[in-house]
Amino acid sequence: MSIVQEIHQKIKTYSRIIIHRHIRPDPDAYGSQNGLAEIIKASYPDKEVLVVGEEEASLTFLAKMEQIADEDFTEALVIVCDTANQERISDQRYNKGKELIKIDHHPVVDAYGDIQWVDVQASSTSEMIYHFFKELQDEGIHMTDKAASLIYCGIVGDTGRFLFPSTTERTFQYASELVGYDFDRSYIYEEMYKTSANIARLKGYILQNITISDVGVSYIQLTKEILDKFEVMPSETSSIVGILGDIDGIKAWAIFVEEEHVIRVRLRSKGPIINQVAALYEGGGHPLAAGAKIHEWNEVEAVVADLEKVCQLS
Ligand SMILES: [Mn+2]
Repeated sequence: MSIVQEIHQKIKTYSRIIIHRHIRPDPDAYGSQNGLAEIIKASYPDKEVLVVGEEEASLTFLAKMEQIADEDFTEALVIVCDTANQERISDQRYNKGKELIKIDHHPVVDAYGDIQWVDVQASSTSEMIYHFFKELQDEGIHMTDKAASLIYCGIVGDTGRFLFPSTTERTFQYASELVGYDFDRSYIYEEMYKTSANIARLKGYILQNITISDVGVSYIQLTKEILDKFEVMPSETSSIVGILGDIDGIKAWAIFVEEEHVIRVRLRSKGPIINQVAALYEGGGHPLAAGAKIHEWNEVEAVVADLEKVCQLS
């Protein structure tokens, strides 16, 4: 029995299924969580399928979360999508269920769950959810227009609109099948990529202040003072990390963002493996896209020096 079939068997066994995803959600977190929920609901109308986690205002166009009681977890099957480690699971009651399933495409840093389906070749967890449907469509699993739109959105989000190297032939294959369903692609793109004037101005600031080292490292420090000046919240900066990627001569870069009690480090690369650098600073992630944390501005130098090292070697 394949892992997908194993998960299907579990789903069949339970009458209540609760689906989680990671904190600070992105379109893939919402897309995989709610895409899977829609698929299960369409395939098993008698089952109760609940989605939980903090609401993210920019993603409520995709789905609304449910408020559920602690007791609802007893006798429930819990599935966690797109979340590599337990501390990043949104709604920490995930372990109050009867059984736990992890579905994820990040490298394994924390092997949790009674069943773990991890596919690091997948562009996104949403791509895995589509695969789940494909493998089981002859066994009573149905796709809907709503589920297709959610999954498509997740794939688009995690592949940077099919731009990142994680985009494979399979990704395009699935995407081409997904766009055959009835949903409004223009609306999705509009919602996903609209930028506030404040963010646009902050991007302008970053582009005006680029430095590039001899080996191709670039970094920028967004202090509280700078964020306040542009009236941008730290959480809003996730959408700007990619902007240095097009610049000639930059191989790897870091954006340091001052938050309440921590300085978040967003790392990206066009080749050198940078999740090993992230791992040195309380972080992790994909080989070319990772995140970490530092606690003082004077640690920036060390992170940049480590980035220099991996760029030098590549
Ligand atoms: Mn993802």
